[in-house]
Amino acid sequence: MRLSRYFLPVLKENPSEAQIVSHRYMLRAGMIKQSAAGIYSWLPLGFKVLKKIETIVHEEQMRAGHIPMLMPTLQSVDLWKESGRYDDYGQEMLRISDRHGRDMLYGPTNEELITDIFRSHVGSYKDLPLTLYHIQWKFRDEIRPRFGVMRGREFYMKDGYNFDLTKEDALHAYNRHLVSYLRSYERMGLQAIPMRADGGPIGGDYTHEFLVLADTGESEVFYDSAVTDLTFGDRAIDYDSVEQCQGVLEEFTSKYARTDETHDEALFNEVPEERRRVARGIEVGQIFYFGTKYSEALGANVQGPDGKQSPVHMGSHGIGVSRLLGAIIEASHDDKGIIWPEGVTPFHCGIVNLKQGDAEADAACESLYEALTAAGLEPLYDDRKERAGGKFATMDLIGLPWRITVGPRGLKNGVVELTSRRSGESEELSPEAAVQKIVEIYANHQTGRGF
Ligand code: 5CA
Repeated sequence: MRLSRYFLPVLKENPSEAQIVSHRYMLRAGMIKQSAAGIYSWLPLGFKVLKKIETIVHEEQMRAGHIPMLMPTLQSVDLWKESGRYDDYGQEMLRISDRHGRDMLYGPTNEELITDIFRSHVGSYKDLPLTLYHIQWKFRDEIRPRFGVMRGREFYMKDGYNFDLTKEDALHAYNRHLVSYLRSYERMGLQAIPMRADGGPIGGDYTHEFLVLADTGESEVFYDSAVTDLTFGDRAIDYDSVEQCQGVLEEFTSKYARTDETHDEALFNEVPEERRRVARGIEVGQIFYFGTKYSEALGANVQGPDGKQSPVHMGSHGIGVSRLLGAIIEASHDDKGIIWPEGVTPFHCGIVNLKQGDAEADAACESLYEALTAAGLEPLYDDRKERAGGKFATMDLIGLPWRITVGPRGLKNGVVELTSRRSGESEELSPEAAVQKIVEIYANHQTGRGF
């Protein structure tokens, strides 16, 4: 993409409404624009990152054997009356009526709708196990929408639902989700710690939240610092293996890590004092096993091998896709702007032309642009007639992890400058070597062309 032809409405001033750094940088970098309280338009740069995060979630869900689909945002209230949650959900639910006076709602989550789909089409244990998921907009009429996309009213969420014959199978699905979530967050450059949590309105007492540590997090968390040493890495996991998934769950949840809702001071005190941590965290996902709560309420039964009917065991599993942009920025920024992890960066590399209009510099930039594009990468070429300082400030603000700077002086010596946004370190390389290095860096990150 050439910056002169892109739509990147950066703001020079700090917007006064933004209280936390991720909200401030998302507005300043021209990623989002508020359209109503807690409701945002996703401008091209924000949309690009949103889609990259969404793609990682899809890839990892499908790798775990979960099946993508799409359910609508608007739902009829009938199913919610059947499950009993229509009254329970309270004022967070946005209730709407259509022209015929029929009551509708904007879905805050989809347990009822998916259970209805299941009961309409599945009646035998032979069709199990089954996990269906979608990534769709949700609406919760939060009392205090705040911090930009972190606590929106409209937000983008991955929600998945497993259907199993027995509790054991459903717990395997639970463990499988935990593994696939750990892998997804790591691909986004995030450490998200699974913590014992509370079921809330979804229900169930078997539930973990995934928290990214950040001072601006809304949840107070208590943990054994040993959990932060754990990484999932690139282990090959067989998602069908009960033992392997169980092993990962045990490894990642055996140390004390709880949100304030389930915190137990006596248990916490058993952790060696020097490893006890009290901090704040951002909840970027939650997994639940809730047994037959919805299947009993909605009559979703399956016939077992013995010919008997029984309600199906279920769980649901959510990732806050839009919230993740805020969480990643909270975890990765400096005083100049965002620092995108390679796995989610909107463009792979910036190209800054220090002397636009200089024939040699222009030609060198064009050929870098072509070489990177031919390698399947997406560069953002700042081809505007602007001062170098302004170009650098924009690149630093929008946070591309790598920048190639091209100027007439370097070109005389046959070199360009390659700079890491994270470390600030630069090296001089031939243009070919700079391209080669960027290609190698991204070879370790499954990455595709964005939108
Ligand atoms: N049905 C279950 C799992 S699919 C469910 O709704 N779980 S949830 O309530 O925990 O939401 C899943 C994730 O969505 C949360 O972990 C959080 O990351 C994100 N989320 C929830 N509310 C908001 C909000 N108001 N703004 C942005 N993200 C949110």
